[in-house]
This record gives sequence, C-alpha cells and structure tokens, in this order.
Amino acid sequence: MTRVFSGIQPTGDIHLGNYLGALRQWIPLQQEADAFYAIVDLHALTVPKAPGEVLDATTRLAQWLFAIGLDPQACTVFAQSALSEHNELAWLLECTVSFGELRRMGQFKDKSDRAEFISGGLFTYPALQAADILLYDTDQVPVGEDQRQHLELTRTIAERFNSRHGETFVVPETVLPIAGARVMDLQHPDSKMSKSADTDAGTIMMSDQPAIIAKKFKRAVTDSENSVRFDQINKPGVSNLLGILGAVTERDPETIADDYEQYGPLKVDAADAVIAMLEPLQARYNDIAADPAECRRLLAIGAEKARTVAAVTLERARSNVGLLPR
Ligand code: AQP
Repeated sequence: MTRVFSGIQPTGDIHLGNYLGALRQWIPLQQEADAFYAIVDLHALTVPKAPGEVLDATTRLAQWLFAIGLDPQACTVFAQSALSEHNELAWLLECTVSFGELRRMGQFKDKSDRAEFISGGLFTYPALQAADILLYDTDQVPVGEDQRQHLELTRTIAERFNSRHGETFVVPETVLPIAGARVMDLQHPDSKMSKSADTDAGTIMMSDQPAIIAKKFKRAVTDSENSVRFDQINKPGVSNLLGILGAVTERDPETIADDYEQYGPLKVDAADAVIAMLEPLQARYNDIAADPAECRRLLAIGAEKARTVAAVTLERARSNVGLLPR
C-alpha cells in the first residue's frame, strides 16, 4: 500500500490556504493509502513563541484535523515532538545537506527577512522536515505549492544518503492538489495566504464566521480594469478569487470567469461558496473542542503507532552510517 506522510505546523489557527492546498487532500488518502499526518510542533519553535502557545495551538490544530474528517482509526495522527526519532534522524540529515543548499531555500530568505531573531533552527529546519518524511518510508507527500522546494531538497538528501551509506530511504514524490495549490492573501494577492501575515484581513481563517468571511471577500484587492479574466500575472487578485471559487466548487477558474462581468458578484459567490464549505466543519470543530483531553489521548495513540515505523527506519539509518548499535 502506498505510504503517505504530511505535516502542518501549529503556528496559529489554520486558514483556507492550508485547507485547500493540503488538508483537503489528506482526507481521501486515509482510505486510499497508509497515511501518517504529523503536527510538526518542533518546526513551530523556529520562530520565538510565548510559553504555552505551541501547546495550545497543537491541541486546537488536532481538533481541527479531526473536525475536517481525519479518522484516527483510518490514519495515524500524532505530534512530532512525541517521538525523539525525528530529532535523531534530523542530525544525520543535517550532516548530509550542505550549507549552500539550506541557504538557497526561499522560505528561509522570506522568513529571515521579516524576523527580528533568526534562529539556527529556522536555517536547518528543512533537514528536520526531511527527517519527518523519510522516517516513514514515504512514497507520497501531499502539500501546497510553497513546499515544492523543500520537498525537492528532501529528495536530494535521501538520494545522497543512499548513495553514501547504501539503500536506506524511500525517495518520496510531491503531490500537489489539482486546484488550490497556492491560495493567495486577499489583501496582498502577490503573497501566499499565511498564518503569520501581519494582519488577518487577507486571510480566511477556518474559524471565521460568515459575516467576517463576507467582509474579507468584499474588501479583497482586485484591480481597476473591471474585466473578469483568469490571468495570474496581470490580475493576481481577480485570479485568486476565481481560483478559490474554482477550488471550492471543483470547477475550472477560466470557465468560471465567463460567468461574470463585474467583480462584486464574483466576490459574493466566492464568499458564499467558502461559507457553505466551512459551516459543517466549524460545527464539528465546536463539538470536538469541548473535549481537549480526548484529543490529546488520540494523539498519544497516534504517536505509539508512528513510533513502530519510525524506530525501524532510524535504526537502519544509524546502522548504515556506522554508529554503535544501542
Ligand atoms: N496559501 C497557501 N496555499 C496553498 N497551500 C498552503 N499551505 C500553506 N499555505 C498555503 C500548505 O499548508 C500545509 C501546512 O503548512 P504549514 O503550516 O506547515 O506551513 P506554511 O507552509 O509555512 O504555512 P503558513 O500558513 O504560511 O504558516 P506560517 O505563516 O507559520 O509559516 C503545507 O502543505 C503548505 O504547503
């Protein structure tokens, strides 16, 4: 059976980009593959956090993952920090990746430009991400477009390790969604929708209430041309609205453009489609959020299942590198 792995950081509440770009793909893969989904809480520490922030965000994120349809009987959901195997393999992979390769990562450039404190972890975290993936003998990694470069680096690291130390890791493939792979900020349509944007005016949070969603779409930045066309280069704002509406309704954005002459109705329809999609998920989240202890219990069971696979891969890597057996 195909093995799937993907992760998400508990860096704040999740948004429409996370859902359309990655999480929505995770649901059917539970049935079609042997799926491992990690809340990558160690990655969240690459940027300074207040005490308790990551723990709270981890619990809320797990609740959202169950609310959108992850079934702990059908897949393995766990928190990365529960398994020391991730850190141990990360060190072996840090010693496999070069300084120059890490320096070329767009996300590092982007985040370090904005950060007051640039941690060493922010620089090396693609090696930890590679460890997350490679520990599970992963065939496929369903992610949004922004992760493509990191996934390429994971493949390079796996191939280099295999050629230096003998066959150790499965070299994984990146799987992008057909639609929604890159959802842009509604206020800054040249930037991706992100949890850590300066304001949330351009970000549709999964928990946003209908009136807020309608307001954010109404204020979405477009352009002064007043013609509805899908043209991501010259009309990023309008194309983003068409892309979102297309991803939610599973229609082609270029075809949808033919239905509109003005931006107003397009904004209203995009908002309505998103509201209708989110309402049942929000209702399920509200039920699940009432019992945080149950959610942590499910994560602990997931971590035990994950360890049975991760421990075997780590031991193989240690042995192939030539470390003392434990
Ligand atoms: N705007 C987006 N469009 C499509 N996919 C997206 N993803 C994130 N933003 C978009 C996908 O969501 C998954 C989880 O992302 P993450 O939380 O691990 O980290 P990120 O990519 O760094 O997401 P954010 O929201 O921008 O968080 P911060 O601001 O904390 O860095 C990934 O599969 C990602 O591709």
